[in-house]
Amino acid sequence: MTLIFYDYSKAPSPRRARIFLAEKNVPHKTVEINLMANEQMGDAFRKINPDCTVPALQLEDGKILTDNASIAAYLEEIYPEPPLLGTTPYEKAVIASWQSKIDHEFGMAVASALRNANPAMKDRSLPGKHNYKQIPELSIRGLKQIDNFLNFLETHLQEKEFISTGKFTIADISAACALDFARVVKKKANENMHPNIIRWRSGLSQRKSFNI
Ligand SMILES: N[C@@H](CCC(=O)N[C@@H](CS)C(=O)NCC(=O)O)C(=O)O
Repeated sequence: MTLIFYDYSKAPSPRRARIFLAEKNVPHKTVEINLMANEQMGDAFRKINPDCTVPALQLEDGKILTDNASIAAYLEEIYPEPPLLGTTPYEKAVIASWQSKIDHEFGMAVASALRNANPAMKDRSLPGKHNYKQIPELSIRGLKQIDNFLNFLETHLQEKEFISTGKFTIADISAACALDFARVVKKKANENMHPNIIRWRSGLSQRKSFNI
């Protein structure tokens, strides 16, 4: 049995796992779950992930991983090359720290800015099986957090090709996916204020994994 990757090609979270799979050249089959058509809420997908979110990865033995963190940890063990989570204890710690920072201060800020303001996401202010009312102030806060994170990242990336450890890692994948998705709330890096972010992001565009 082959790996089955549950994806939605327009969403940022499964894109992170998709790039991770591509970087490691992992053979797999893809099943598209159309979030716009609410397929994640249907009975068939609930059997795959009762939390009703993508990504999910079904392993050869039928076990299922239901988030980016577990998918990355598993694939790194089974397909260690190229290493994307670090090789030394210190590298692994630094990359884990970046992942947490990017998730909490950037990825969640973009999601919060979008989900708490978009009329099409009424009562869907968080992903997953539960409905939560929108809180417009959280959208405003998310937009400010995005600005602050972009300013921080711009300074951090001076004279650096990659975010962490001097090599391409999962931190670059996570930050680039959040940055690209930020366009939905009209935020992007600009040449005057963020030349280092633009240079870093252009470098990533050369990778095949970013163009699938
Ligand atoms: N913790 C999850 C979060 C996944 C997540 O938020 N996925 C979104 C797509 S970007 C989703 O499935 N949304 C479904 C919904 O909004 O109902 C991970 O990073 O793996």
